[in-house]
Amino acid sequence: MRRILVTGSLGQIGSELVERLRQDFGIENVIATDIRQPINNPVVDNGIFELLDVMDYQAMREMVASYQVDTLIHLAALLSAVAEAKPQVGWELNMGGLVNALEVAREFNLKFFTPSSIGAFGPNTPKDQTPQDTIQRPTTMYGVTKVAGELLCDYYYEKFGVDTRGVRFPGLISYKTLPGGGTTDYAVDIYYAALQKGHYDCFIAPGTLMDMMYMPDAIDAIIQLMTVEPEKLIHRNAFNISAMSFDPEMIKTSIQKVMPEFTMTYQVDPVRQTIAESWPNSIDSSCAIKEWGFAPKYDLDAMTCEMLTKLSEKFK
Ligand code: AKB
Repeated sequence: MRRILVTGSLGQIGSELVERLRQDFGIENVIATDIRQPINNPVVDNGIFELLDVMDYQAMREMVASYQVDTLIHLAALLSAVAEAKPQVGWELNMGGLVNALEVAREFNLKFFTPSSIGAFGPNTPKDQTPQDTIQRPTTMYGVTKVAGELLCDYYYEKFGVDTRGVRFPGLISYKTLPGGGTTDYAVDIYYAALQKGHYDCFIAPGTLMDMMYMPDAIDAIIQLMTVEPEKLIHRNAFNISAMSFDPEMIKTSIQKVMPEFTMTYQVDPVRQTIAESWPNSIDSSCAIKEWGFAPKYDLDAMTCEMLTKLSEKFK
């Protein structure tokens, strides 16, 4: 990886990934792009930033050519709850953007990363310790685009030799940028609510287990996977990775260890609850561990401590 273009760089993953890539690979070697250009945003202000709509294929290829990019990290996509509310837009953006990005990667021989998700699994996937290679029949538009995306990335590798790599991200928890419309977002909202109101009204029901990961581990995973020698990879699109699995009661208990006064009630959102119930309880990351050394550092309590500390500094 020498010169990296990131799409969707203002999102939850992008805003932290761009900062880390600028540190590791040099400010002049990271081209952050997004469809909007907000003011007072570190991604826009602290390095190269360009407006790019991933549906505009010509604009994407011209940008890759003019910056002599060698790696494309394609993050622009709708998350599960939003894609379920607008399924046609979800298909168009998630698939249309990916096809454009893969075509550009093929033409310019780029290394390529795009995230898949635990959403690529469905209700008839084995629920516990979900294997790397298993049944994938998701029942959400988001999941349909993630499975199709995994297959398409493998196709571009097999057919055209594009060096495509990906992971199935679980819910990602971070304090810097809010996620935009996912099912696992409750696990971020809960920390904000704990500090701002001392109380959270949870939209996911007790007992609903889902895989999760703290953002620094997710960023490390992307960089590790993208820098490992290709000979080590048996799988490519996309690796199961998870750092923890919990339900709302478990994260509540973790917060109460730091803030005993914190309380939680439930107001379950039927749409997001149905999506959550169609996903695994816990996935098996052993292929990622074996093939490229995936090793998350944060468990639930370590993440809770850091989230509460960093957010309280932010709210001062
Ligand atoms: C979502 O909830 O949609 C995402 C995901 C697990 O892919 N966080």
